[in-house]
Amino acid sequence: MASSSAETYRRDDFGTDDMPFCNNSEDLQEVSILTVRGETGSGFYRLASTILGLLSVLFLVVIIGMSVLYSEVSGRHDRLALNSSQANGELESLKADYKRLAATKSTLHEEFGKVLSEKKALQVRLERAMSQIVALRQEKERSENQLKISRDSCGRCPQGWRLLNATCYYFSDEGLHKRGWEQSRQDCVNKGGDLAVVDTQEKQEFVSEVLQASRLGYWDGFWIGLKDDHTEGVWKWRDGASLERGHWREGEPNDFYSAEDCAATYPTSKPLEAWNDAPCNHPLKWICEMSP
Ligand code: MAN
Ligand code: CA
Repeated sequence: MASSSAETYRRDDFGTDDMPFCNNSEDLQEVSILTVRGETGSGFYRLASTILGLLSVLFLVVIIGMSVLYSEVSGRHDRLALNSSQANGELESLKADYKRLAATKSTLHEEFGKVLSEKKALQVRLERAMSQIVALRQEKERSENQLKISRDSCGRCPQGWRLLNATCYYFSDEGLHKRGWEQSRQDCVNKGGDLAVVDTQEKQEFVSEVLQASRLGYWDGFWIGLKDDHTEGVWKWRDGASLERGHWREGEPNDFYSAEDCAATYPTSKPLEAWNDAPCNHPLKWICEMSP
């Protein structure tokens, strides 16, 4: 019984009379053992129940802790899942944007290529048109010059000759045909004239203007009636008159290789620096003069 186990008894407290069923010392021994066992079992249960209680509390605390932790982790997980799905959505939309941009880029690239080739074609056409304009301008200038020549000579010079003061001048115009100084002079004589004597500044300016307008190269020389073949450095006109003023290019006359005894005038931007001495047999164009 719980009440008897709670109580404590000492062996000496029992008299034989008080214990009618205990007739001998063995019985008493038994009772005493039972009593001792009762005390020990009660402590054990108390300890066990205390431990169990503590364990229950601990277990409860652990469960509560884990529940809190779980709810936190679960909340975090939910948030992460939400973020992840938003990020996925944004990623998808970025991918779609990228695709659209790539398509736009390739379209623009194609269009750029087309525009570029159109630009090239236009450039070619423009260049052609420009060179046609240049050719037409040159043609116009030539026609105007021809008209001017006809007007200036007023019919006093033969066809193709130009008038300056009372003299007609002929600038050889036979394509690439060129001659030495003597053959050139012969052509002038055949035409009723002689090689030009350019013995005034006015005449030199006139000659230079004609050559400039012809757009020939600076190497396209025209023989004039001037030589130093008798005495080197003593220049004389074909009629024997001495040269008073020369219109030499810079560095001329230089009697190059000691072989240059005839004078020619060349197209130049400096009308009064236009002459060069060249070998007399050198093929060049020529200028004749004639009094009408
Ligand atoms: C060529 C010739 C010469 C002239 C020199 C100038 O050699 O026309 O007569 O003096 O060029 O460099
Ligand atoms: Ca020379």
